[in-house]
Amino acid sequence: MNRRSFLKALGLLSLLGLMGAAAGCKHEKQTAAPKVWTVKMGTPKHELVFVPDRLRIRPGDTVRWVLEADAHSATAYHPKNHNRKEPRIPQGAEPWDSQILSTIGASFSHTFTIEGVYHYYCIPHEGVGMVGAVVVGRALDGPGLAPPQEDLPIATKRKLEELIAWAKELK
Ligand SMILES: [Cu+2]
Repeated sequence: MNRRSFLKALGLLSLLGLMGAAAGCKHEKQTAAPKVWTVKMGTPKHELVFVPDRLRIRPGDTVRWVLEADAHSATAYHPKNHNRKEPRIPQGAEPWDSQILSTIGASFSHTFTIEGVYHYYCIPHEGVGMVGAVVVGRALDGPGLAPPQEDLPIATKRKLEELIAWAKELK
């Protein structure tokens, strides 16, 4: 092999290497393992909040709510739950309800498959704004981007407005 064909071969080899690396990246992106995200319910200081109160995840990911203190629930806004009038989760998405958890460390998990904006609340503390959001993939138009229902308590409406504004930023 003369010098020129050696360099040619070398060039071809590095090109193949680059293509392989690019294909590898793509492959990795497509098969990224689903994640499990943790949201704490309440705090050791007895604050009535979800921590974090907003999460952006990918379709196929799971959210696990864990009780930190007191007694709380993570309940999707959906007519199937406690006769809520209006859903605040995407059409066709499965609602969830942890019921009220009262044992520290108890948890409830839900896997999200449908893209869009989801809102949920804590049954005993919704009225003081204990509300959270999950955006799955893109913040698509749907019930989760609609203005808060008029008959909700003022603290609940304020919190939902904040979460809606956050979700809109992700569009
Ligand atoms: Cu609560």
